[in-house]
Amino acid sequence: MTNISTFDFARVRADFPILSTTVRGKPLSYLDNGATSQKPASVIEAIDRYYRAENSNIHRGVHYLSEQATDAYESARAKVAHFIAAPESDEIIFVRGATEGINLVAHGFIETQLSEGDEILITHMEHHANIVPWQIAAEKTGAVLKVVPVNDAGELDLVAYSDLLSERTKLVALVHVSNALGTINPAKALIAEAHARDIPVLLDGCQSVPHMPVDVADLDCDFFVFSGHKVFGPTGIGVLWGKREWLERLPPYQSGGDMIERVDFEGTTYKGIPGKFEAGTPHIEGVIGLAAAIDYVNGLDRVGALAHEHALLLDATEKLSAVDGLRIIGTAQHKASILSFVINEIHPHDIGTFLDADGVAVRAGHHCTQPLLKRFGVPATARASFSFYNNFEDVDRLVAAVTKMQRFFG
Ligand code: C6P
Repeated sequence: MTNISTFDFARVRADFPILSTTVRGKPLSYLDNGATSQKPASVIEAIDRYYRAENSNIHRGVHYLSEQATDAYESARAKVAHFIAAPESDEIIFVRGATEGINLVAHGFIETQLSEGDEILITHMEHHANIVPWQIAAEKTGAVLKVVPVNDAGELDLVAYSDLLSERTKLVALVHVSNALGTINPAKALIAEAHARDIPVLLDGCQSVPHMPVDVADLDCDFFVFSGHKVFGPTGIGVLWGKREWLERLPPYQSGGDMIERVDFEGTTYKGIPGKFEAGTPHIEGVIGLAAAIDYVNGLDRVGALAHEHALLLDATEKLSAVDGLRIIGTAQHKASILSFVINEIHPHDIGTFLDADGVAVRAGHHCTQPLLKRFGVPATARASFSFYNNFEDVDRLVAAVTKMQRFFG
């Protein structure tokens, strides 16, 4: 693993083997980091090493390999806890990703917290993963879904937020950084305001964790979710963190092996947290890869990485703004390095395909935020999302390809 004391993006770039490949005969400019990040060699090697030397099931065996795998799995839990400043590693629940983490909490709220007339407050800029589980929760319990509006810049309407918190609100479910707009929400203040009314808050950190250090204790949220694959780890692994008192209150989400204390046909007792929420053989390889990804990120100068990403965002924003007919969707004052745009009547899928021919990978579509894009009057956008391993050449290649396309379509 590379240990980087001062930020050197040329050097970190070399840690990611895929970035030196070519696509369609062109060098790759990978600008789809919001969808998934690339993986450093250290993560790939950790997974390889696990299968070559440590593979075994966890929590079950008394043999050497099982002990090794169990130690690696449980020390990864402690590493994740430290990474997000969670007070206890038992509060870290390994799940498939942010989507499963939110579903786990929604299931628990359906079972134990919500009843007819209660309210769940979300925002207009949520990913579908933080809308649909709450819609289902509302349908099943008779609760009502309330939505905080966003302004034309893509910032939350903070006055409306205050007004929408009521004595019936049972949960606020809020995105930390918008995947479609890049908006960084003032999470700490929003959480404090909800807490002043005894309302718990779930924070969706899918797009914040890859860009900025997160301290759940300082934020004081009640639940926090993120996906490993967006933070340089493998797919299929993610994290739900919750305050102990909340996790203890919620029932198991899935059931079976490894989550029980004792099973009898007359009745079953469950483990405490985190075991209660981790039924069956977990994604051991994913957890080991995630731990390696966290080691990698911890080795970075994160302040330098963030400053570099911000410089890329500013450069791309300035240069793309000069393209005739291009409209940026999401112009909040505080933004992560995510840049959504549309160009006249050109369909974003055509933009994505055109850029791909020049080796520039962006995402085109609704980004699982259909209500938000409807709010901006567009069905889809093209989205460039930058990571610390991108460089100014990537920005220039993006701008050159967009300019060429704009001329082509007239
Ligand atoms: N956003 C994007 O291209 P999963 O699929 O569970 O790893 O993450 C879901 C999710 C939840 N919240 C936010 C804010 C997200 O950005 C995502 C995933 C990807 O923007 C895929 S749609």
